[in-house]
Amino acid sequence: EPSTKTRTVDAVIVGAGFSGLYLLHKLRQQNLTAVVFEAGTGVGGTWYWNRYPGARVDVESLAYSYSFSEDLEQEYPWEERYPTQPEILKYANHVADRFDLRKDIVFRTRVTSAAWAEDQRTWLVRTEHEDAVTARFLIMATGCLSAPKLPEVPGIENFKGTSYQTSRWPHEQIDFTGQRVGIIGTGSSGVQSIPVIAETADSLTVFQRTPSYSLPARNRRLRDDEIAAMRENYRAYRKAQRESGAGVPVEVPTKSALEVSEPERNAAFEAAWESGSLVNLLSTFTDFATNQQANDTAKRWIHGKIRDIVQDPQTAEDLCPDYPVGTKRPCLDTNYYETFNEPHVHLVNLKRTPLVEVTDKGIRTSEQEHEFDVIVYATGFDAMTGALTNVDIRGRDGLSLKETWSAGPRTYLGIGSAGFPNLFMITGPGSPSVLSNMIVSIEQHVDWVNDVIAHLDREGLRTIEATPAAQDDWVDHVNLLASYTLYPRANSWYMGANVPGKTRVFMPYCGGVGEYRKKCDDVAARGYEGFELAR
Ligand code: NA7
Repeated sequence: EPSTKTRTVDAVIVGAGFSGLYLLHKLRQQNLTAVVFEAGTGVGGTWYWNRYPGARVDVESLAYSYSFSEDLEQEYPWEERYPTQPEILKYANHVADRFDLRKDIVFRTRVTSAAWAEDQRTWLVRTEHEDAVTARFLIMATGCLSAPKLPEVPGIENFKGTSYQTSRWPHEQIDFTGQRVGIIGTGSSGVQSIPVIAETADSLTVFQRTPSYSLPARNRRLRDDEIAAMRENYRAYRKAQRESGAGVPVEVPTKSALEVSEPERNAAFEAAWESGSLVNLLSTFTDFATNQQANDTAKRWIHGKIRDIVQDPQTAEDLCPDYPVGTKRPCLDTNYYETFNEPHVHLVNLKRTPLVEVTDKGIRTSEQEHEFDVIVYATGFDAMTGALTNVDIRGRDGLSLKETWSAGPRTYLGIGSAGFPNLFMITGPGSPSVLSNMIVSIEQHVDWVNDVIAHLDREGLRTIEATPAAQDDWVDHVNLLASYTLYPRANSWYMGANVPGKTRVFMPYCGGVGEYRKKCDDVAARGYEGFELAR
């Protein structure tokens, strides 16, 4: 590993996930020097940390992969439609090796602070190991779901059995045979891990605060002919991805859910359910995301599916969400609802019997104490802002990013923030990020940031900073788009609603990755309009 004591580089990159890896590769191609700090012992970011049983991506592998290298695209042997965490981690490692990235990555090292020095016009970046690096650019490639969150319940430290957190899962395989397991949380991590843990556990008790809408993934091995067809067509497919709404090309709906007959509507939902694709569900009708009545048709239909699958009527009711479909992140699963038909699997509805405390023996709700050998926390993240505000970032005049964002994140394009010169965020709040295929969004941001740095160097410019006016307009625009949708009606992590005390504001840009890309390209074409560039 490189020595970093008081080094000077062109750019410090925080995080060696898919953003950090590609950034490093791009900056090097411009002959810039960069150092990547990574808290983990390896590359892969999300796919390094989230090793829980059943962890998979819910965008198809042939689409959830880098497009920047045609050789990589043509050669990489994807095995499954929805690859497992180990398969994706293997891909990240392959990329790190293939492009010789490791030599500029410092592992086991968390960045703790970064301060802008106006005199030198550089960032001084410090880590937990007392490294101090000065850099012209600070690039936060820290991910949107990377600051884990435990439930707000007393006594977690008192439990005498074994505790696991899905996002901090140990590297070795865990055997649940003969164990009484309790799991808190029913987002994607809970929905994916519950069926797998249930396969071997003696008993599994699921503590659910809010149910998820989940679709069967219909995962399978990829066929040689479909891989060949995609490889043949990859350039056109990548273009379609970039121009799409969510980074996955999909047939654009033309009809309202309310203008078609019930059988026609149900057939559309059935087709989406059969397809095992979330984007297919979300694009069944034009007004799915904007009209409550239209959305209610999908909600009723999915409730029907849950009631068909789950035999115990009370359990089925408890599993039926009441918020609009898609306003919290929907899930893809393998045997999720079916698992609740197993006699050793139990559902506890925390809306009826809230969590009271974790005890030495297990979990106490308002109704009773449940005893466990193992507790699994699948309780999510301080999404989108947590990983950014956990670093003490100080911009111009000591301005704290965390403090200036206390009433919600404020960015221009989700890339820069006023008061923080030469700071870039990859897939920051105010960009489509979590509403899209992350790799498509990551590549777009990395390319854009790389281009702006090249522009600065070409023009002999030293700094770039979002203007307060452009930022205000962007924040208003992001809010306005959200206000046309049903998103604000759910208590989601998109809204910051899962973290007590966090300001409620819809954080991602919901106008689609295609529209967003055009805006970013326009800004660049007009000489980085809305940014101040200086010598
Ligand atoms: P999520 O989707 O944020 O899920 C976390 C779950 O944990 C969710 O069901 C929460 O209920 C529950 N939770 C959180 N805090 C508590 C407390 N205090 N008490 C009870 N239950 C709680 O995180 P995941 O890791 O599953 O998925 C993250 C993303 O990864 C996912 O959206 C995909 O993009 C991939 P709540 O809904 O807040 O009521």
